[in-house]
Formats: sequence, structure tokens, C-alpha cells
Amino acid sequence: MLAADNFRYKGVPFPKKSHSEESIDFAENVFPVLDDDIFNITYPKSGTNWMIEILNLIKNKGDITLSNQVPIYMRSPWYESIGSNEQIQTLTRPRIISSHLPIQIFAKSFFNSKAKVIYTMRNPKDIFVSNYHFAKIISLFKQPESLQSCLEEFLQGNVIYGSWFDHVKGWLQMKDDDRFFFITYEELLQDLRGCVVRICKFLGQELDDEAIDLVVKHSTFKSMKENKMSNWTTMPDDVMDHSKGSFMRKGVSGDWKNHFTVAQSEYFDKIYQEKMRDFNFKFFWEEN
Ligand code: PPS
Repeated sequence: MLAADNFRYKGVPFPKKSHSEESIDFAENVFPVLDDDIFNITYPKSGTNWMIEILNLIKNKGDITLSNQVPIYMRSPWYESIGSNEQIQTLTRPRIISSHLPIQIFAKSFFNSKAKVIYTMRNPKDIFVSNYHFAKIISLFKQPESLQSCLEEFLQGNVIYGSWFDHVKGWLQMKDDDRFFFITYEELLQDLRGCVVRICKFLGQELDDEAIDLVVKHSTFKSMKENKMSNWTTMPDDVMDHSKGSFMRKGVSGDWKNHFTVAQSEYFDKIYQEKMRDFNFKFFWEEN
């Protein structure tokens, strides 16, 4: 979905309300990445907030204090958005920083650093559905006309942060790099504990079983939905219309089946195959 008011930076659409030429230029060309930074990178609606919760709980060895006190979008701000830099300056190290930026406009200083990236992906059909509902509650977006017209925009990449296909193909160029860890929303759903253990290993964080249990306990959909600092109910009503729906909506995989007609699913598959034909990578959702 596009925002109500957009601009393009190097061809990629961004919402004017939360981003500016200056904020993206700063993110790309000026932002000083520190060697111990941990970047939580996603295409929107892929599990960004879930990963914010997990990473901060790992950092705090399962202690819930921060998650109970600070709204989730301030714990690990999206460093490309307006005003985020001030918030990032207040983070303790290692800083956990979120971003939806495609790799081609990501912080230049990252590529010469030892900072790490955790890249979370999700079945794009479910991303689409999640975003379709999100657009109805958040004032940032232009209101969706029909699911079909939104679907066409999504598949053409005429959406904020650009094409899902380009995002995933771009970031997965780093898949063999030691600083890069990729995971899927579907794996998190299937085996949250196993994923937490793998993430700890990647980060070099040694947590005992009890701390890992706490990370898992506090990052389930139910726990996050009940935590007012994690469920986005702290967002002002003029930004998010809480009467129309919830940020923590369903938290499942395969909800697209409740939204797509057979024709829409086939149309999606056709474009997906065309766009991914040249890309030699087996995605978790293609196998399950
Ligand atoms: S955003 O706006 O891009 O930052 O959104 P993002 O956080 O990437 O994605 C929101 C979807 O993630 C779901 N979610 C979870 N699912 C399962 N378990 C946990 N703990 C969890 N936390 C967030 C959230 O419900 C959105 O998905 P949908 O399908 O809309 O429910």
C-alpha cells in the first residue's frame, strides 16, 4: 500500500509523514554504525516487532522490565524515520536498531563495520494481508480501495519501501556473510525456542535455560498482545484508530487463504514465479 502522501528516494516510495529526503539520506550516507550494533531488518509486516521483543529480551537475559516500561517502537527505533536519531542516541549498547530499508540504500558505514544483521522474512501473501488490515487502522496509509487493486500495487512494488521481491533478493546477497543471519516468521511460529537459541548463538550471547524460557514466554503472541508496551495501544488515536482493529492482529501463518480467491492466489503465484525465477533459494513457506 502507498501512503496518503509519498515521495521517492532513489526510486523507492516512502511516506512523507514519517520520512523525509533528509532522514533517508542521513540513514544511507551519514549514520555512524558501531561495531557492536545489531540491526533488525525486515520488509514491513514480516515480524519486525516480534524480533524487537526477542532481541531486547535476549539482551536483557529474559528480564521483562524494559518491555514493560518502554513502547516497543521506541525500544529499537527504525533508524531511517524522522526523529529516530535522537532516540537511538539514548539506547544502551549493544544497540538494537530496526530498519525496513532495502540493501541498496542501507547505511554505507555498515558495510565496513562488524555490526550484525538479523533479517526476518515472511510468506509475502501473509505480508500482504497483514498490511492490508494495517492500512485500515493507521493514518499513514491511503485507505485501501479493494483487495485486488492493493494486490496489484504490491506485486508491482508500488508500495512503501518498494518491492518485496527486490528487498528479499537484495538482502539475501549477504546470506553467506558471517555478520548476517536470516530467519522466517514461519520458523518462529513453528519453534520459537529453537529460533531463540539459534539467535543467541549468532549473537554470541550465552543464556541459561531459565533465561531462554523467559525470552520465549514474553515473546509469544499472547504475551505481546497483552502487554500494552508491546501491542501498540500506546500509539495516539490520531495515528492509529484502535476502534478499527489491532496491530497484534492474528499472528498466524496462512491467513491469506481466508482472503484470496483462487484466481488471486494463482495471479500471485504467477508473478512470484516470474520474479523469483532467476533466484536460486528455497524459502521455508515454499516447502511447508
Ligand atoms: S511493521 O508495521 O512492519 O513493523 O509490522 P511487523 O511487526 O513487521 O509485523 C506485524 C505482524 O507480526 C505479527 N506479530 C506476531 N505474530 C506472532 N507472534 C508474535 N509474537 C507477534 N508479534 C507480532 C502481528 O500480529 C502482525 O501480523 P498479522 O498477520 O497482521 O497478525
